[in-house]
Amino acid sequence: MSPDSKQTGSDDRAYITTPIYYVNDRPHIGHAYTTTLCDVWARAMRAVGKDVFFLTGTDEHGVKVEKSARERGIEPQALADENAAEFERVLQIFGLTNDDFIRTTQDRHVRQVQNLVRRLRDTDAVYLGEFEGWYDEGQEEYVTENRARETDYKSPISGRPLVKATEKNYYFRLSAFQDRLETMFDSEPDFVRPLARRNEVLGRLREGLQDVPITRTNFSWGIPFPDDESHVIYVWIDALMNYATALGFGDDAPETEHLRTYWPADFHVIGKEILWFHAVIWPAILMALELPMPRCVYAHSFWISEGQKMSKSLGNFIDLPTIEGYMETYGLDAWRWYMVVQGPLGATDADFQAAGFHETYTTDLVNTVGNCASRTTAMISKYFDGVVPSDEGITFDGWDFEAEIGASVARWRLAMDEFALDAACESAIGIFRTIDAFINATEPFKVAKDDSRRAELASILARCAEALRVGSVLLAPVLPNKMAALHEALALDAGASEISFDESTGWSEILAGRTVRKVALFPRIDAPTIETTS
Ligand code: ME8
Repeated sequence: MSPDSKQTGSDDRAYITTPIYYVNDRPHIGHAYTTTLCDVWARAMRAVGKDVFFLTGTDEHGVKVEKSARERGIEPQALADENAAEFERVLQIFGLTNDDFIRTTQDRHVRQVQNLVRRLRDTDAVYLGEFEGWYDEGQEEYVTENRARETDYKSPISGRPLVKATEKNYYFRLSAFQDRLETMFDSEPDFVRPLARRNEVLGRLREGLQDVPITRTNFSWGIPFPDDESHVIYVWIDALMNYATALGFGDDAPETEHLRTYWPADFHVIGKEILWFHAVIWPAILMALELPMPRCVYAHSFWISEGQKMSKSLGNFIDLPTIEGYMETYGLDAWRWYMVVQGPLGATDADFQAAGFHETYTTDLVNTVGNCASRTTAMISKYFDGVVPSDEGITFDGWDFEAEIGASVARWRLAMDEFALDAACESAIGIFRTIDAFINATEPFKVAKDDSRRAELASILARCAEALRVGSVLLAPVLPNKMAALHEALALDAGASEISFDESTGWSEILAGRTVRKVALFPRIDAPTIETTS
């Protein structure tokens, strides 16, 4: 596979990853959000016919896990097992379609990280050195003298004082990759998205890179450095490598050869706070390992809650029980919809509001998607005994309905390819708005009163049903359960997903003669009732 093939989007394989989540935290909206975005994209790419590998998992080493476990009087592995199980449960609850779940304490990962680090040391990309610098304990990273001065020797994240630290450690020769990284940022303007995030990273990159320590000696809960076990591999290097070890790059074993064909990732989807590691350190490691670069590191922004940063003390955390409350009231698909269309996909944070959730549900799902589906199926039931009529080819002034639907499909396809999931949803729901407008303009309920206009009535409803079918294909990645229900109501075979994307979204007469059922997809719900539980 050529390293460039992903850039053109021509490859028939796709690889998408979430961050691997720390097991010292309970799952919350942030984790559910990133994983849901990846799930929507993975489903969409499968629908367009790609062979997708969707990876998520848990980050289980490091001093924080060691400390939390000690506080509870249990072994770090026991804590990791408990919380990793909780993260896996989330995947079940949300019906997420990841192809693998990697845990950094698994043998396959540990062994391969050691091999990869050995490879880096053998090529002198990793060396033993001594270092003195300003250390941000909360972030577990060193900051340059310049940056430390700028922030008055305090952490820009936690505000706590930076500490002067000296260590004998193994270092990754990050500075050696300065030019290659800058060249790559120039030649691949979409390598980091959104654009505002790219500019931030590029600005910091141009300040100059320092080598980074990749081992620690002050804790033991980590992967031992190969052939020098007094050091453990720093949790970040261990964690980043998951994207490669899941596909078997650390031992190139024949049984994982097929997995390596998914490389490189189309999207490493992450939150903005971990961008530096993904946009600079990770590519440099890949350069050192001579592995092709990912197509894009996509760093979304943050959910805040009712106008404030989420925190335990404010009790406004959107945690798992709260999310489950929303899912019980509005359904899983409604949750996914809100995540994707109102979430912080771009460069600004998004505010989670119960009222906003309710409004989005009512406007988009009840009044648009649901209403359109029930209107169309109800009229077919009433005027044609539920049997979808054939399109009689009548033209309606000012309407090129089929072309409008086709244009929405094309926009959806382009947006999905670029991970513009919100724009893709907008294109998909646009089909439902078009159907509504078409019904309002052609007034089938009036046409039905005149027996001499049956051909006109048939043409209107055949087209609406067909557009409904196409729209349901485009919405399925984000609303998989409700669109499955709609497919069933439209008497489409379960095997419909087997046909190609072009066939399933092309204009057809596939529904003509089928008996459809009246369908109510999204019940109207009175008022927001869900409280945050934490
Ligand atoms: O950082 N809004 O793990 P983590 C949106 N283990 N997304 C959020 C969020 C919020 N308020 N809070 C968290 C780690 N996230 C490392 C990653 S990867 C090699 C190692 C999401 O458990 C977002 O994706 O702290 C963020 O990057 C991730 O959770 C951090 O998860």
